[in-house]
Parts: sequence; structure tokens; C-alpha cells
Amino acid sequence: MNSKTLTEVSFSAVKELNDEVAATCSGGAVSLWRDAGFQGGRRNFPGSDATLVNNNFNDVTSSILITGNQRWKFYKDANFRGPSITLGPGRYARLPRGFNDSISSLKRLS
Ligand SMILES: [Ca+2]
Ligand SMILES: [Ca+2]
Repeated sequence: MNSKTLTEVSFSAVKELNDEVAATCSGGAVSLWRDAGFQGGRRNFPGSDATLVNNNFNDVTSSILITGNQRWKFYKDANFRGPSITLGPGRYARLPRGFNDSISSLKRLS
């Protein structure tokens, strides 16, 4: 564990955000939006979630923000099944081809 490196990476991922989003995500988290370009309503996830059906966010995600040097894996099916993509810290205004409006579970990797 190199705390200096982690701090530097966290800062670079957060510095472009507006104050509201930065404050919400300063501890590291993943945020999902219903629409592309961080629009349409956001939901934050501090940890893995086996099914987005329970919180009314199934098959709607169109943009993703990851902060805090975390890596997440997103699955098209519930219970961490189906095709998946792994994303590190960053702003994803659009999802890779085939993953828009299809994510049903997410797992925190680091
Ligand atoms: Ca959507
Ligand atoms: Ca799905």
C-alpha cells in the first residue's frame, strides 16, 4: 500500500468535478446516472450490489463516475453474471457499446 500514490490518484480524479459532486464522492465511490453526460438522476454506491432491481435502477445506467482510486466491474445481469466491463477511476459520460441501459449488478474490485 502506497498512500502517497493513492492520494495523488484520488486528487487527479476528483479535481475536475464540481463542488457538489466532489463532496459527495470524496471518500471514494461509484455513481451511476440514468442518462448519458451525467444527467437524469444519480445513485451512489459505496459497495457491491448484486441486483439493481431492488433500488429501481435496473437497465437504465448510461454514464458512470468512479472516484477514490477504486475499480469496479459492471455486469449486464444480476448476481454478477453475464457480460461485464471493468472500469477504474474516471468519468464515463457514455458506456461502451452494448452496455448502455443494461447494467444489473456491480462489484467493487479495489
Ligand atoms: Ca439510460
Ligand atoms: Ca441487465
